[in-house]
Amino acid sequence: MEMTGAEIVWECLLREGVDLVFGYPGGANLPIYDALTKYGQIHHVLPRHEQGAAHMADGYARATGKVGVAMATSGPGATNLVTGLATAMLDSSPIVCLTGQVPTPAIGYNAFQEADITGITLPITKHNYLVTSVDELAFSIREAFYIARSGRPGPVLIDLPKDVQTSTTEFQYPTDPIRLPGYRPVPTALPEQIEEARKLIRSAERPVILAGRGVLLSGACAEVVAFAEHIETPVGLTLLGKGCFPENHPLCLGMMGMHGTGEANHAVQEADLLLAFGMRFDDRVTGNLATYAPKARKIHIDIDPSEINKNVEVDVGIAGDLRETLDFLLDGLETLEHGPWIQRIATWRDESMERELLNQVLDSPVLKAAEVVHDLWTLTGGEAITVTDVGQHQMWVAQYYEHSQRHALITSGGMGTMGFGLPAGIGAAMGRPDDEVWVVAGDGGFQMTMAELATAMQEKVKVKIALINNGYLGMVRQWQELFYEKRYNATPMLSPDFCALAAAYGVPAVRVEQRDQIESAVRQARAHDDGPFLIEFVVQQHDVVFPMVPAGADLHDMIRRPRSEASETEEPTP
Ligand SMILES: Cc1ncc(C[n+]2csc(CCOP(=O)(O)OP(=O)(O)O)c2C)c(N)n1
Repeated sequence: MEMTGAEIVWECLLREGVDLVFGYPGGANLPIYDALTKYGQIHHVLPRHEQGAAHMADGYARATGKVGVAMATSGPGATNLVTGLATAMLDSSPIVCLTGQVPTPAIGYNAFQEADITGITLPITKHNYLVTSVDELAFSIREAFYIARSGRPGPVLIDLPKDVQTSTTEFQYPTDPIRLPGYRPVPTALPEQIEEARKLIRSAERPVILAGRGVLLSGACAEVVAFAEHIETPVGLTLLGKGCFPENHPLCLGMMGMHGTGEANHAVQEADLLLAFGMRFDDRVTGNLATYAPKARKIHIDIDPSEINKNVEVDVGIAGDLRETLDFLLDGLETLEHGPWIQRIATWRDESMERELLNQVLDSPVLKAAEVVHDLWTLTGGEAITVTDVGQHQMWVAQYYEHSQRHALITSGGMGTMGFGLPAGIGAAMGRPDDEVWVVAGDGGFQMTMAELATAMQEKVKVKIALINNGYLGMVRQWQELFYEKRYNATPMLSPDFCALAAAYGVPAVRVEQRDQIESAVRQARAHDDGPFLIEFVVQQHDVVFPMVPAGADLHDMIRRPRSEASETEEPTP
């Protein structure tokens, strides 16, 4: 059937199973918006900024495992997607962004609202396309979805000049298998690598599994639990790996790295074997590479061969799908026991418990953010999807909300994008309308994208917002406190009255200033079934996330919480 490029866009989206699109119109994509009239099956959401559209698509993708779709016009619309694309790229999130572009004859002449968006986004997309003929359009869209979701997922951008949108062609959705020379999304482990890995596992006395987002993406959570139990090996989690291994499991070490647990970081540094599963040895996980896990042989399994030997040189590097590779590895591997090693780790865990804030008697009446997150965890039964912004509150969510379900923590790990939380939470809640979704944001990051409250209201999205207001750009203030002699330049923040602000958007809101008010506020938010709800938690201003490995320091060189927070005189101890 003869169709315009604009109609073909929607036809292709339907064929890819898309029923929700986050986008913003403008001159260069108006034909696409005009054609939307015929496609009532697709729900279009108008964010208040294109960055919001990209994060919504990303949050939707992370919560559902499907590809999220965002749209923008050319020039400033397209460049507003950039932060969202980079965020999705670093966290391997599958999104497809469709941008309008000036007509093909005008490209390269600084036409009105022209930006070379394929050039700009080349390093922050898994792939991108500038479609110059309507005849290529359907193929490009189909390939884009395939690339976004296959192998290691990631964002793909398709730039659509206006004349391509208005030209016509005979539309037929391509059905041939996709063959892309040089693109082998799922490599397979070689038998000799598997055997080599088994040998190292058998000879290890102090093994540790490092589990990352790849475990979640390959659907290998049950396999990792079975594997860890089979070889009695403790499991440390990356921030993005949270949810892949039950945190109440006796073998779970909790999070590793800069704000990881003492026991996880000590175990890595003392291990004689690391088994890295679907993680990429990010610098926030390793600390100083020169002293990282100095006693350990290393096995690395990742679907992306370019990650192997990139940051950390390994003894056995296996490029392959984790679930499949673990099946191979387990086959023929006898059960193993590491009692003395588990005992040693228990002593580090005991030390952490002694320093644990929640085990201390605090004489301060001021609410602590960690208490808020802990209470949110208990009051929601640990069942909510938590979507965070970036900063101290993000780390407290990672530490105090135990995530034991797949896709239960949605956070910008690699890019650390402030402003991610609210729009990503809207996307997640729209993708999982029957689940409880909480956005936890700081007063700084929230103000970067808070205009999306209007989107949440317009769409009646049942997202609950825990705004942790400490009056500062808290994480930066923490660095200033610890490493810049308390010179708090550019971190104190004057904020609006958040409850009044929410009210201006029509969003119900309450303020909490004491711990005994948390429960009733959270109950109110949970009972609200008709759109967003905001709780502003006014918390201690000068608070610090412990433990902390200073940037670039050795992983075992953690700044620990003083044994008693109540004694204000005790300084943090290295
Ligand atoms: C877009 C962006 N700009 C700057 C930063 C640097 N940064 C990291 S954390 C942080 C402070 C965040 O403050 P807030 O949102 O209030 O959260 P808190 O740390 O207080 O929990 C800043 C400025 C960033 N991560 N992202």
